[in-house]
Amino acid sequence: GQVFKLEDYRPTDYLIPATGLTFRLSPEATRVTAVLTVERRDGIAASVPLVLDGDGLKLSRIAIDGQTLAPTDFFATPDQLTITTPPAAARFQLLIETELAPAHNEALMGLYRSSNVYCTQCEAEGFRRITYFLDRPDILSVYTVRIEAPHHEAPLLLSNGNPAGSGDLADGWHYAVWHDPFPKPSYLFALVAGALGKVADSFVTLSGREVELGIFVEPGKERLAGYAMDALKRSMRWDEEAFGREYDLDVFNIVAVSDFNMGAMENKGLNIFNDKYVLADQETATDADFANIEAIIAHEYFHNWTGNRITCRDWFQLCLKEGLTVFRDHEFSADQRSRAVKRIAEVRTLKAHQFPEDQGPLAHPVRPRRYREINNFYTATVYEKGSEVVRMIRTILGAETFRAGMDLYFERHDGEAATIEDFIKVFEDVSGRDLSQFSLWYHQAGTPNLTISSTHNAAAQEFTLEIEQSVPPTPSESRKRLMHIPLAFSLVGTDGKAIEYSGVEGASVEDGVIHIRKRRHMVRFSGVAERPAMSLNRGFSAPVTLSVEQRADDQFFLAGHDNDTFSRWQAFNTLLSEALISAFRQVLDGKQPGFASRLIELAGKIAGDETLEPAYRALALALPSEADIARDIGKNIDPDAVFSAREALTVAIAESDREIFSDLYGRLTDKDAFRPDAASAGRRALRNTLLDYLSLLQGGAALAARHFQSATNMTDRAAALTVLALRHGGSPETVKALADFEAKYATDPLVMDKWFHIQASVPGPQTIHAVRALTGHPAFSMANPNRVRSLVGTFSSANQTGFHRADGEGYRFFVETVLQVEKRNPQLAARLATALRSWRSLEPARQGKAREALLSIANTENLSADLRDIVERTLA
Ligand code: HT7
Ligand code: ZN
Repeated sequence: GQVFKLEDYRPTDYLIPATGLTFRLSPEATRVTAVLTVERRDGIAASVPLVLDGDGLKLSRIAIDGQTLAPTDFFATPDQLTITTPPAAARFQLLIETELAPAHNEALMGLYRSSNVYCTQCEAEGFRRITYFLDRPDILSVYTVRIEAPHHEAPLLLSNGNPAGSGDLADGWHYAVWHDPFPKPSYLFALVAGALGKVADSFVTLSGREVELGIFVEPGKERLAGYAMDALKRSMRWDEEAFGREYDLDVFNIVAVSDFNMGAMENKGLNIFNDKYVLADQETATDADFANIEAIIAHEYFHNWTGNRITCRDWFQLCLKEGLTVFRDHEFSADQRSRAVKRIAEVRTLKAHQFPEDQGPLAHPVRPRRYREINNFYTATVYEKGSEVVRMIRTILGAETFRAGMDLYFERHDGEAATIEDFIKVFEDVSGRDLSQFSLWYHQAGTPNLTISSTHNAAAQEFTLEIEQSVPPTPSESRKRLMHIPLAFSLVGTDGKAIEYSGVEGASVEDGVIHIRKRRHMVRFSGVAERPAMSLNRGFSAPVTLSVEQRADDQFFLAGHDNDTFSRWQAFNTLLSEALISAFRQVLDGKQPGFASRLIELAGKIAGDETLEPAYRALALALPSEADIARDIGKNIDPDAVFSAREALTVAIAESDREIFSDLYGRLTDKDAFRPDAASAGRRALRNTLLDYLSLLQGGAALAARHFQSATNMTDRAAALTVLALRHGGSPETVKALADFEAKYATDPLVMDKWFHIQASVPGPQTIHAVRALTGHPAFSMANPNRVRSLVGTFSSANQTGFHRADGEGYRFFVETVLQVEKRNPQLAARLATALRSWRSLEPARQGKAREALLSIANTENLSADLRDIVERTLA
């Protein structure tokens, strides 16, 4: 396949300042008439052909300025249209008519049908599946869209921008016209048509403009959109307050569809969502679902400025909109919820998804320089690490200067397709700083490591940190340059507070941040009488790994006393990880793992510490996952031994802390009416975490069954079912709970996804059989991404012992299903295939079997570009 390179960027010879589209909708034969105003750029000769992108298109008519083209004037294939001899005039109108079959579009890119609703997905390169176009983000065009459809099939006709007319046509058809005054790239085009229910509201912007808000859902599900609407209004207000950004159209619509490749899409004025991230009530959605809805509604809304008003010059700049918008949605959620808890959750996600990507064969810079298939670059690195890089800019500049930089960014680049260089430049300009070394965070892949040791000289009252940075090699980048790493720190005294020091040398230290720029720094603090404990990378100021020589006493002290909640969690988590790694080694040596009693006691103390938020306590008590442990170990992973190590620690904590846990479990029973707010969710999270521990003790299955039966919301019900399935598989309580759940929710696909997910998560070699059987369940479908992700995705990406079964049976199932999904939806198949990205860290026997599986996919004929790209990079 073709490799696209950043350095090959060249502006187009032609522009398309205005685009008119008419859709005559029909499932089997939709007619699309595009009227493009084409402009030749100054200095380009009239003899230069106009080459437009297509993807599987069928051309039925082509004309320029009203004149049908002669066959010699153009050359059309399904994937390209070349106007060989364009008119001499610098501006002309090109009419293109194509015919589509949305009913047969299972790739869910371009125009497709989801439960009888027409909808589109154009990012990244889906618009070219609708009509021939300069389908790239630096071509900004003003769109006017007319949609025609039979009234009874599609009473609702939506597109981007503001409504600009509607009316009836012959034979029961009708039409609507939409005009979007803001020039936009084709990837932000959207159309929705069908019979949908509407939830209406309005919002008055800071400057007093009234915006009509609509959320459209499957008829009958309107009452499930209330939380999303509330989240939308909070997002709109927050962007005004935090970034001075107002909404700019008269209407803002969101449509929820059931078949969607990702979470949601920020089309201008018409966001399209996976219904999983819109629909919620206490009966069907968990607290995690509510939090996701809030975050994704906000994310897509925030794109209106970071992505839409200022878009990307090319797809190499994807992080310009994604990393920045993730940073904005993280800050929004932190303001709406608990900042420390939110940060802990973010760091857990970053470590679980981005670190393994950065440390494996699919590693790439936040701004890649090469790609074969752009769909495969919607990654944790671009999104999550991209957000961390923006956070570091704020850390380095301070909140005020950062905001000034953002203001300048909006002022300078509004209406443009910008680059990462443009973004960095605004911060250099407002701060007067040189960010060239810092910008390596965008250009260099890999997770940097800091090795840190300390010495205290009591006589000289000096405390010295010796810090060394290294960036491991990643694919096609063997030599790395030194990074600028902002390391937030505190020297913590015996009272848990920061120790004051009188001077510092060896690195620049500002506002509690050491700026590491060289390979080695000796950072010497003077005036330090007592030896402090080191609290490092506070707030996770830089996405790095640390190898710190720190006394266990200090780590315990920080885990119990650090005055910063995040750092306290970090210290406790480090202790847990270290204990689990040594337990893993003990298991491999055939020993029963042992754990320090003070660690087990600390878990109990944290659980019962009423000065700490319940949500924090829940997060602290959730042990590092099997995948976390495997990543920390790094190589030669035997997932069964990892499982045993983790299980042993869970049991040890449950047994020793049973009294505290069971007393607290009883006291946390919620008697109030359900509320989805963060504090209520935190109490449920803690109680459900305690249930997980208590279920391991005598009577555990019965306790979980009672929890299940008495649950008054999905959070508690799903938590209890998880505990039953994962801890008491096959027990009568579990069999009954699974059956009850299935009977109750058989007709609610989003809830059935939880049922699939839970069963696919059951550890152990038998789960493969259940998963195979569930692919034949009436509620399952290989055509629906949510179903596939909850069953197959969960099994292959989140079930370490089940998927990595020693005999390779998990991998055989993986090959079959990936190839099956690929026939319909290559993008979804490629995502599933990333489940084997860390195959090289497995022990040799499993490694061999995983490699065979990958090779058997790679050797399949006619593989899609999406899947081939992932598999070949994974094997390289
Ligand atoms: N910007 C959106 C990305 C997206 C997407 C990309 C490829 C194929 C399908 C897709 N659906 C949505 C989502 C976002 O980051 O906001
Ligand atoms: Zn986004």
